[in-house]
Amino acid sequence: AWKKHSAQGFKTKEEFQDETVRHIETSLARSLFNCDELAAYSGASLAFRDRLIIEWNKTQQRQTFAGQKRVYYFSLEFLMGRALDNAMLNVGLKDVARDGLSELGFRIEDVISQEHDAALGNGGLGRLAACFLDSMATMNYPAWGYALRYKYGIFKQEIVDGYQVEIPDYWLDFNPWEFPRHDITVDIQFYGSVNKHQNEDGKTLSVWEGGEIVQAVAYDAPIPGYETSTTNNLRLWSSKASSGEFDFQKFNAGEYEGSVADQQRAETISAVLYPNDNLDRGKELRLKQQYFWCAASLFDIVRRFKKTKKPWSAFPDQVAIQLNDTHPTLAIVELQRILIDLEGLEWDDAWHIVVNTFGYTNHTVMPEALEKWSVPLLQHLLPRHLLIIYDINMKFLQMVEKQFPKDRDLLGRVSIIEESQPKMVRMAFLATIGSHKVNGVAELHSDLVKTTILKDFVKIYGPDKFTNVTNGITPRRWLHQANPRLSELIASKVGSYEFLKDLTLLNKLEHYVDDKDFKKEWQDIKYANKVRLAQHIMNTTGVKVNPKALFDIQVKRIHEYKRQQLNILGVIHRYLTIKAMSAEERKKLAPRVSIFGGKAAPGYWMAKTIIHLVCSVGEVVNNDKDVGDLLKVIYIEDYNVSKAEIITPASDISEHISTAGTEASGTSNMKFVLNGGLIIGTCDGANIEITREIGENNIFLFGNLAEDVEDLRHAHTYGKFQLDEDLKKVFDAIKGGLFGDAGHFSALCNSIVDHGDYYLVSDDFNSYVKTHALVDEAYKDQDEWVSKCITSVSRMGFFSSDRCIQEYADMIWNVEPLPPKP
Ligand code: 26Q
Repeated sequence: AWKKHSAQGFKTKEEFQDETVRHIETSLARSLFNCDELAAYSGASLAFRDRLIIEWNKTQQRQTFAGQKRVYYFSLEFLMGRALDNAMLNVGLKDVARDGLSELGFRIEDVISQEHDAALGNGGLGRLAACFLDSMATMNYPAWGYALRYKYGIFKQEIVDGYQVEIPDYWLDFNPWEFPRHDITVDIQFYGSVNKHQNEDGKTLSVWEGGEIVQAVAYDAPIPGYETSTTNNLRLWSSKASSGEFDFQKFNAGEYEGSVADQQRAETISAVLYPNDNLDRGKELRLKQQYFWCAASLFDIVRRFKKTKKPWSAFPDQVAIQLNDTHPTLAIVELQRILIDLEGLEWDDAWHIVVNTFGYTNHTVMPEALEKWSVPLLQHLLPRHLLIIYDINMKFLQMVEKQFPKDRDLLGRVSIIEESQPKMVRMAFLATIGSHKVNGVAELHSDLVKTTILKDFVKIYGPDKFTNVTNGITPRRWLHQANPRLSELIASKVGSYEFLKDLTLLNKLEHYVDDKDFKKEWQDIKYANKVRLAQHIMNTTGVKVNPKALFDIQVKRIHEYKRQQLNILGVIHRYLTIKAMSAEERKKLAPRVSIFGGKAAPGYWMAKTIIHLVCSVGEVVNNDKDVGDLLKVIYIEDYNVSKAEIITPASDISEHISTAGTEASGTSNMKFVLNGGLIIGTCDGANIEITREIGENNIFLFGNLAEDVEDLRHAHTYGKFQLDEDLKKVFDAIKGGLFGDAGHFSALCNSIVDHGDYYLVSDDFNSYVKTHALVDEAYKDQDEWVSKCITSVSRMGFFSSDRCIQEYADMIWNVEPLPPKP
C-alpha cells in the first residue's frame, strides 16, 4: 500500500526560498556560503521544476484517462531558448521568485541569464515549433513534441577579426529541465536486406532482416502552459549502442577499441544538429537522424495506441501527426510498414489510416531547399522503406493515370521518383501524397505552393487538400517576457493581462493613440529598451552607440535571399552620402545605428562574405570622426533566442527585405511590430498580411512584386540588365579598397554585377534607398511615429501562435482541448 505523496509546490516567497536553499544544499551539495549566481539559478530551477513535475504528471494521467485524440508535432528542431523565466511567468510566480532571490542577495535577471539556451534549431522553423508548444499547452491541447536530443545544438558564433568562427554548443552540462527515461527505449534497425517469407496463412510477407540496431532512449522535458496547470511533454530521443551490440563478444575477444568505436558510431546519430537553414545536403547521417527519430517516435505512439485496445481503424481518431517540413516524411513510410509488415493489415486499409493521420507543413518553395534523397542511399540504409515508397508511387501513378489517361508528362512530373542520375526521391511529393492536408505558412506562400511546386497535385487532389495557416508567435515570450514594461503598460490600459491569452484584445489600445501621457510612457519604455541594447553592444563590441539614434535592425539567419547584402550596400550608400554632405546638411540628418545579427551556415561562403563586409564597413564607419553619431554599424555576435529577447524590444525599425516570393513567412517581422517597432519590408511572406492588419500607412514597403520576379530574372539573363547608378558608386567604393582588401568581396559584388543578380538586389536598390529616406523623414515627427507604433501593436492580435494552433486544431487535426478540472 503505497501512500501517494501530496506535494503541492511552494506558493509564498518564504516557501520558494526554503525550496531553493534546500536544493542548493542537498541536490547540488553546495554550501550557502559560496553560493554564486549559477548555484542560485540551479536551486531556483530545481524548485520550479518540482512544481512543474507535479502538474506534468497530473496532465499526462488526465490525458491518458480522457482517451481523446492527441497531437504529435514532429520537428527536427525546437528552438526553445531559456526555460526558467518562461516557467516562472507561466506558473505566475515570477514576482514571488524575484522577491525571494532578492532577499538572498541576487538580482533575478542575473540568475535567469545563467541559463544556457536550449538551441536545438536553426531559425524560423525551429522557433515556430517552440511557439506552437507554448500555445498548445496554454490552450490545453493534449499535445506532444517529438525531436532529437542533440548533444550539440546550433553552434555558437564568434566574430574574430570580422569573420565568423563556429564554436560547438555543448549545452547539457547542467540541464535541470530534462528527465532521462532509461526505461523507455526503442531498437532502431538500419541497413540489412528484405526477404520474402510465407506466414501460416500462406500469405507472402516482406521481412526486413539483418543490418544493425541502434537504441533510442527517451528524454522528456515539461512544457508548461500559461495560467493553466496543463503541462505537456517534449520527448527527445538520444542514440546509443544497443545493449546487445556493445558487444561483450568483441569485448571478450580483446577488441576493446572496436567495441568502443561501435558505441561511438551509434552515439553519432544524435550528436549534432545540422546547421544548414533552407539548404538541402544529402548526407547519410542526416537521413539516419531522420529515420531514427521517426521510427522511435512512431513506435512510442503505436505502443500507446495499442494500450487502448481500439481497432486499427480508430488510429486516426486517436492520433494526429503534424510534419514540420519534409524532414519527418519517412514517418509516413514507417507507419505504413508497421501496419502492413508487422500488424498484417491490407495495403489499402493501412494507407487509409496513414493518410488520415498525417498533415504536412511546407516552409519553402525554393528549389535548393527542397529535400531529395538518392535512391541508392535509401536502398542501402532502408531497403524495406524504399520498396514501400515504390509501391506508394505505383499506386499513386495508377490513380493519376486513370484520372488523366495518356498524360505521360504529368506522370513524370508528379512521380515521387525523379528520373535523374542517380534517381532521387522527392520528399515534398511523398509528404503531399501521404498526408490529408498540406499547408503553407503565409497566404502568399500557400498560393505559391499551389501554383509552383505542387501545382499538378492541386489538379489531381482538388484544392481542398491545400490550405494556409499563417504563422504566429507566442505573446507570452515575445511580449510579456521580453518586454515586461510594455506588457504592464498595455495591461494597465486594456484592464488586465487577458490579452496574453487573447491577443485580439490589444485592439482596445487604439483608444489611446492620442493620449499624451500614454504616448510618453510608451516612448520611455522604448528608450529604456534601447539603452539596455546599447549597453549590451558596449559590453560585447566596445562600440558606443547613442540610444537616441534610430535603431535599424536586421537579425535572422544570413542568406542571400534574405538580402543582408542589400542592407549593407544601402548602409554604404548612406555613408558615402554623409561623407559628401556639408556640415549644415549633416545637422539635419537623423542619427542611425544599423544593427546586424545572425549565423551563416558554416559551408555557405557567400553568407560568410556578407558578415565580413558588414564588419569591415563597421570598422571604417565607426571610426570615422566625420560621421560620429550619424551612423554606426554593429554586428551582434551569436544571435539566438535569448539575445532576441533583448534585441526585439529595442528596434525603431527592422528589416524584412527578402526577394519577393522567397521568404515563406518570416516571424521576426511579427515580433518586432508586437514590440512597438515599425518595419521596412518587401511584399513577401507575412509582411503582406501584417500590412493588411496594421494598415499601409504604418509600414514601409518597397521593391518588386513576386509576380514580376520571373520576368526580371529573365531580363537579366538576356542582357537587358542595367546596374543601378547609385549601386555602381557603392561597388566602386568597395573595389577602391575603402573597406579593406577588395578581393575579399569580389564574389559578392560579381553575384550582382556579372552573375545575373538572382536575388534582384540592383532592381530593388533604388526603391530601398528612397524608402529609407522616407523612414528618416517619418522618424523626425516623433509624435506621429509613436502613434503609428501604437496603432500597429493594437492591430497585431492576428499574429498570436494561439490563433495558428486554433486553425490547425480545427482544420487539420480535428482535436479538442482538455482543460484541467477547476
Ligand atoms: C534540410 C536538409 C538537410 C539539412 C538541413 C535541412 C533544413 C534545415 C532547416 C532545411 C530547412 C531548415 C529551416 C527552414 C526554415 O527555418 N524555414 C523558415 O520557416 C519559418 C517558419 O515557417 C518561416 O517563417 C521562414 O520564412 C522560413 O524560411
